[in-house]
Amino acid sequence: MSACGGSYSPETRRKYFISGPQWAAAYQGQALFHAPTRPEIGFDEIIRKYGEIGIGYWATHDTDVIPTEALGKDAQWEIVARIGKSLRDHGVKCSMVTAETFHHAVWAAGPAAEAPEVREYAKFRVKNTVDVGHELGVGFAVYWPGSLGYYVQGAIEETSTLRWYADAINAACAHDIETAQKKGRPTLKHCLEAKPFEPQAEILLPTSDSMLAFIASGLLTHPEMVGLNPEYLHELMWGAAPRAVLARVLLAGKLFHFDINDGYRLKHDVDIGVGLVNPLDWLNVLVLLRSHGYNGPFNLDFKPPRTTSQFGVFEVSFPSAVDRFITLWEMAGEVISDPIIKEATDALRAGGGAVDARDAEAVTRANRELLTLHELIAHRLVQILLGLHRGRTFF
Ligand code: XLS
Ligand code: MG
Ligand code: MG
Repeated sequence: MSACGGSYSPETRRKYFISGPQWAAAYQGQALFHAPTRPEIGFDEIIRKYGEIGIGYWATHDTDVIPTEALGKDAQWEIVARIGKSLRDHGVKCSMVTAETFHHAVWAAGPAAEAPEVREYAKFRVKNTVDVGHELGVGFAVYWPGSLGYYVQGAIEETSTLRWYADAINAACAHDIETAQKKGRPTLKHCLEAKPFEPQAEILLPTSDSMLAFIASGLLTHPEMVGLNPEYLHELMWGAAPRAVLARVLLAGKLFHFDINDGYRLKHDVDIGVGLVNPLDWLNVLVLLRSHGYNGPFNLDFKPPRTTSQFGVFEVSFPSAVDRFITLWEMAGEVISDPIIKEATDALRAGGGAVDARDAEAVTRANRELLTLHELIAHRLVQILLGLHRGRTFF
């Protein structure tokens, strides 16, 4: 890593609102066809390592750290107290908590199953997560519904299932309002996270756009408390342009939280480290977010590869992901202030000149030469990405 160069200091890294999830560092390399390649690791060590690297925030699912049978009980609060101590000891803050509603057998039919007792249990889980979140001082709660969908067609009724899912989100918001008031804290930002496929065959809220529609559907009692946590790869997975998705979420005022990673179009959720696959697209995503003043968390929701050792997780995987993000963020600032891109953009916006707006031929003629600037801008972006604008050439 030191031979690679380009590392930022932990102090510099800490200036960014970057969070490291418990589950990302604890991931052991397992999958449907894969046995684990790394040993187990607990929250204290992960929080300590994040603190050393300079990842200032930590995020977790409830059951990443609390056994299912302890949820809501005294044993939970003992664990939460230990987490609080670990965060204080290592100078890390908890930014976000999320309820796991996909892994345990109780979610076999999803968090909004037909059986009322499953749905009551889902409400208990999201309310309990709100409690844990307030105790740990978070600002955000995330909900990836995961198993909200089906394997076989016609077995579930979609409209009822979505209403029932809204009931759980409504329960979380109502409980949050009450708890925040009691604790004298602000309410949390409740963020829905979409994924187009996996772990169900068909997903009822597969994209960020469908979630925007769900928030605006009238089913939520507090739509103003609910926004999105888009994940970069989850949008790529259905073939979308992540930057266009983020633009739509920004326009709706709902970009609360952002899961950052990388991967491939129309493939499964490979959760590769940010910028390793699509650095140019990532640069452009960050240009959009910087120019719109996004100031929420950047959550490192990636999975260190199976080939990376546990030593490598903290020596290579996390620091290199953070540093690629910071470099791309700084480059995005350079793009925004680049005189060539600015001049080209201004020229495009000024248009081709005063012509008769009812004359298609005249409008086309006036713009024909001007539109070459699109390709010039694209060339300039690649120059900035590769450092070529600084005079670097290959022979
Ligand atoms: C899974 C999701 C998950 C959420 C939190 O694909 O990305 O990790 O971010 O439950
Ligand atoms: Mg995610
Ligand atoms: Mg993912």
